[in-house]
Amino acid sequence: MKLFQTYDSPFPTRVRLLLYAKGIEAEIIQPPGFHASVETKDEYLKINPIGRVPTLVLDNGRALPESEVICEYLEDAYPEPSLRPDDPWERARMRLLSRICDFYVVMAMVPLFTLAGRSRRHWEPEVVNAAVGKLAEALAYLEDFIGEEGYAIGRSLTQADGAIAPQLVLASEWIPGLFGTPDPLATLPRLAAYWRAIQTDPIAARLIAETRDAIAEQQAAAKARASAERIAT
Ligand SMILES: N[C@@H](CCC(=O)N[C@@H](CS)C(=O)NCC(=O)O)C(=O)O
Repeated sequence: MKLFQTYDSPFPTRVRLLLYAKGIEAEIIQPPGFHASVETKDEYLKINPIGRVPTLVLDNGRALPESEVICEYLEDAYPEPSLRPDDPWERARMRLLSRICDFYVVMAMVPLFTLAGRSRRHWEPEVVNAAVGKLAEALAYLEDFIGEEGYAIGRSLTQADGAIAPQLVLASEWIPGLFGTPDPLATLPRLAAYWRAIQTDPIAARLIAETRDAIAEQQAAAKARASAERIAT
């Protein structure tokens, strides 16, 4: 089995959570054309015509895109241990938390991802403030539904932890660090308590460390590009 992915994207993180928790061996591959100025995505588009990460490729060559679909496939194909609560209501809450991440939290951060790739003189304060405001709204949705027993749902890891953890690295560490904005968790006590607790789970801690390292690498590369640009002008 192969997982085409990048460590800085929040979407493959939830797939890696299942791989690690279920002990599934998979070759991890960074697709051509991601984080590269010379390669194109043409080769990768043959594997996943949507052109996004992650893609799971089975040993028989079948390719499956879309993180949530991949997670559901892995749960069905490798049921033990389950990362889905048995109770239908809790399972729905797990899916709701993941969906809030996909539809609201990530979308709120997109303008900031765009600005981060540009030089600081293009960081219009109105754009930053509007995005940070939207992000606070989206995180408040998580605050309403997040579990209070150390995990997103109940007392053990579920798929929702894999969806939320990388978003909180971005929202509560990367954005305040880069844009000098306040930590949004300062006004969200349940989410802040969750964030402290989830970092003590070894699998979640591994995912969080991988995300932090990948973001630091990205940021160093962006800095190097910006200083090369300054020297050239
Ligand atoms: N709905 C998709 C979203 C995946 C996605 O948007 N991945 C981004 C990285 S965060 C991507 O591959 N973007 C294309 C690119 O960076 O070229 C999923 O859940 O897998």
